[in-house]
Order: sequence, then C-alpha cells, then structure tokens
Amino acid sequence: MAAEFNASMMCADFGNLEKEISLLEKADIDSFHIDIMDGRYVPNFAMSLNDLRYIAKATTKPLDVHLMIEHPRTHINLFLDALRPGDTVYIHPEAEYHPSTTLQAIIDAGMIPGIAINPGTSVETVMEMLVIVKKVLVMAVNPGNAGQMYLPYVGKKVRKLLDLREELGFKLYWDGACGMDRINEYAPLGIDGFILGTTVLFGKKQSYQEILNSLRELA
Ligand code: S6P
Ligand code: MG
Repeated sequence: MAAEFNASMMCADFGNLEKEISLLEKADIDSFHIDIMDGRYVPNFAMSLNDLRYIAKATTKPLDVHLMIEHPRTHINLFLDALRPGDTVYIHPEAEYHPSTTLQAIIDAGMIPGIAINPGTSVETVMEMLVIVKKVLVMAVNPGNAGQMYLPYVGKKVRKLLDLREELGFKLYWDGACGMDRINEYAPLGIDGFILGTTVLFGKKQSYQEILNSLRELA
C-alpha cells in the first residue's frame, strides 16, 4: 500500500491558516499532524488546544494529534472533546506514570491510540504498549522543534519496529527531518506514513501539489 503523507501544521503559515489547510487538502494530504507542547516535556510551545479546535472545524480530513506534554492523562479530555472518532492521539510514554491508562482513555473515546518513541528510547522499554496501540510514531529528531538534523542511529530502531509491526499489528509513522532521501530509503521497506515539515513540504518554491505529486512517485 502507498505510504501516507501527513502535514506537520506547526510548520504552516499561521497568518494564512485557512488557505494553508485548503491548499493541502487540494494536494490530497492524508492527514493534519498537530504538535501540542507544554514547554516542560519539550522546550517549546508550538500549537495548543485552540489551534487544534480551529483545524478540526476547518477540515474533514483525519487529525493526528501528537501530545508532547507531561502527564497527558490530566488534560486528555480537553483534547479528546475537540476530536472526531477515528482521529489519532499519540502520547509519549515517558511523560506519563501509567501510560496504558491514558491509552485506554483514548480508546474509550473512539480515537486511535498511538505512542511516540523518542530517539533515546529503546523498543524494549515500550514493548507492552506496542500490543495496545494501533500506531507508532518514531521520532527521528528529539521532540520540540522543526528543522532539526536527522539522528541516523534511529534507522536501526525503525527496522526493528518494522519487524515487530506484522506480529503486533500496529502502523508505523516517521516524524522529524523527513526528506526525499529518507522517503526513498524507508518507503520501500513498507513504513506506513511520513510526517512532513520544513525539510520537504513547507516554505518551498514548489506548491504543495507539486511536492506531494513527486513524493507519491517515490512512495
Ligand atoms: C517535532 C514535531 C514534528 C515536527 C516535524 C517538523 O517535535 O513532533 O512533528 O513538527 O518533524 O518536520 P521537519 O522536517 O521540520 O523536521
Ligand atoms: Mg510531531
């Protein structure tokens, strides 16, 4: 199956958000990736609840909410209430005392549960959660900022996760420093999707349509 392409909306032009959403929809983006931060779990703020509410109203495409916040269980209902059934919510297991309780709350609300795995987190430490979740977001950069350098040691972990994917039944997505080179290398291995930010999609001379057309030829 062809890989999905999701737009990392923290990289969009916030002065023209409505237009950005409509151009990405016309280019047939698969979903909108929304990076929620608290300035504590990661050293940045990026997007927040009102941004999520706005995008949820502006599109019928699926949303992909990446929670980079401490103890997401405390505020999870605020986010779940802003979503539609079938949207995805990723948490970082390190940010929660009891991550599987939070994942259960996401499942009970009718959303797709996911975990994000940091570059420094090994597969072994999240093995039990891999059984529960439907999606895994593998971070190729440390969470918090767009435009960072790819951390090549993550490649070995991606291959390990691809091996486990069939057995455990989750989908695998790539987040961070994702360009043509990464897509060229990892799409043929069967990765399910890529989160696109400043590396390949935003702030370029080509239109979203042109960029996504050439990425689809690769994947
Ligand atoms: C990072 C965040 C990501 C970035 C995206 C940016 O904390 O989770 O979703 O927004 O990776 O992409 P790029 O190509 O600028 O690294
Ligand atoms: Mg993200």
